[in-house]
Amino acid sequence: MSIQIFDDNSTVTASRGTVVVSGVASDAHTWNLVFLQLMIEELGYDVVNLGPCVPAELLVAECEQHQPALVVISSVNGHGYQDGMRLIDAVRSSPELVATPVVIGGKLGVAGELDEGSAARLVSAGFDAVFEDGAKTIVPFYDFMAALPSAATPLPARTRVAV
Ligand code: B12
Repeated sequence: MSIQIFDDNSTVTASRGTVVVSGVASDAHTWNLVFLQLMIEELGYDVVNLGPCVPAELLVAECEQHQPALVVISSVNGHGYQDGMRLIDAVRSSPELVATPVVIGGKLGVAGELDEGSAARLVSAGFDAVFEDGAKTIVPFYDFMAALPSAATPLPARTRVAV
């Protein structure tokens, strides 16, 4: 059974590009990644979701292949700071990925929110932004997405139908 959401019966839409969503090496949680995929797809991107427990080498290889408009790293097990530091070093070591936007978010420390110094160190290490968990995380993330060059690509107007 299918549910019609748009009135043009089309399942193919223009895309703003590809976003890679990934967990970090130590993290087995998956619903955070599913949530991010659905949210980013709604903003008009194709999403390559690499799933949980992704080694840095695999992330780098996938990003080199897909040349994404954005890489979104998510971690909620409390070790995101350490994993993120290792991962961004590997990503920025690839000549093809030096300028690719990469963000990290979730529950990044074991003692609640990271202190400002730790978040700043993630940015100094190469992340473009850090989105710590909390009610205020998603709006700044939307603002970041809206400021990406790829967000300027217009999508065809579609009329939603009642379901
Ligand atoms: C389900 C669950 C598990 C399941 C995961 C199953 C699966 N297939 O995913 C299992 C049982 C495997 C598990 C294991 C563990 N878990 Co667990 N788990 C949870 C639980 C109950 C729900 C997580 C969930 O699915 N949430 C739903 C998703 C949609 O929401 P979310 O994960 O919170 O993500 C949101 C935000 O963080 C944010 N976000 C996340 N990433 C990003 C990235 C960006 C860029 C942005 C903008 C936003 C963003 O957006 C999401 C939607 O709002 C949470 C507690 C809780 N109530 O949150 C603990 C929790 C995440 N687990 C925790 C822990 C400690 C563990 C274990 C270490 C336990 C253990 N001792 O073995 C292991 C870790 C295993 C590992 N190697 O990673 C802790 C982490 C604490 C911390 N960060 O300091 C939590 C918070 C429980 C707690 N309060 O202590 N867990």
